[in-house]
Amino acid sequence: MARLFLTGLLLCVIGMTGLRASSKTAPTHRPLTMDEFKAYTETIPDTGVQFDMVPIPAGKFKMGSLEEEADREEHEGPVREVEIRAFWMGRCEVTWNEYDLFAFSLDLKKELEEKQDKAQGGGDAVTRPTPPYTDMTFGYGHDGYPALCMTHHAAMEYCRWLSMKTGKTYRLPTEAEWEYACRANTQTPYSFGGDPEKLDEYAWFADNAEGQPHPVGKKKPNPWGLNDMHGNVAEWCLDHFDPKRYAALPGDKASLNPFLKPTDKRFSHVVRGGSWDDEAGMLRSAARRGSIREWLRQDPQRPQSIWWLTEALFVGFRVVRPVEEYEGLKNLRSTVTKTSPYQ
Ligand SMILES: [Ca+2]
Repeated sequence: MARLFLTGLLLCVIGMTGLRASSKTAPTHRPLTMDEFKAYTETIPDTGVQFDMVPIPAGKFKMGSLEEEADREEHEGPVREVEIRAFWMGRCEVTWNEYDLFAFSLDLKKELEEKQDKAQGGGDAVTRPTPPYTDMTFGYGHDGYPALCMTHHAAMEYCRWLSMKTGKTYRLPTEAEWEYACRANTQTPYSFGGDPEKLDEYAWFADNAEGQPHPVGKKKPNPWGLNDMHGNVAEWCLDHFDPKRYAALPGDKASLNPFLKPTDKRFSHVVRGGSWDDEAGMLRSAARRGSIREWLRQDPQRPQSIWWLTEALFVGFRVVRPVEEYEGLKNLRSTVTKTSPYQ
């Protein structure tokens, strides 16, 4: 009898241990208290790799630029009022140190990962990039440098992997969240004012980057403590790109974090902030561009990779973490596959 009891107890402990191990990687969505809404450093589990997250307060702002702004493009208007809930944003762009853990499965041995995927039902398993056919750093530098050349799909899958690893919800910023965070309560062309002569203090761009990206966080931050929002690598946002998007938003009231949900189409998605390869005008807070299929031009594979963009040496991303997730963004994941339409 005593032996039976002990065996039962042992099984129970094993069961609990198993439960604890599997829940370690499952996302949790516990509401946060305001005491918890402060800057923090995330350590990616099973690795020593860290990144900083900065709290972005809730508020309203005017999205877009006025017609008189220099270098302004038509698709930056009409200006619309937008409301944003509080969230955290990565202080810096995602670096190769972080991205490689996902892209090359450095965090887990493959066998162990497959076992876990099966235990979790398999269907939600994060897929990982196939190896690139060339060195995707292009000799630019690795440690501390921003990851680049990943597709929008790959950036979204990175966020899902990071969410499963940490148990927190990480995702790409919506275009509205990105501009809100970049502006940091400013309405000037740049978050430090309107004078492009000062850009050298805040950003890597065509005039000072010497033809390549630079280690993240070396220039002055914006008023909310975010580095490299202007320049270095341009950054993926969650949304599909639509040049007529702002005109479709109401002009008489604020829209709550409007976004164009990504579909299974591989192009076009919003890229923000300009890059080391851009002139000053593209680094403005309101400047936007859409990804194009030509960014895959030199990829010899058919179908072309859904993970790497051979020509997009200027594209990277940063992550955000919502305090309270928007209904339409809950459990969002990329639906792009090898058979997805390009446009
Ligand atoms: Ca940037």
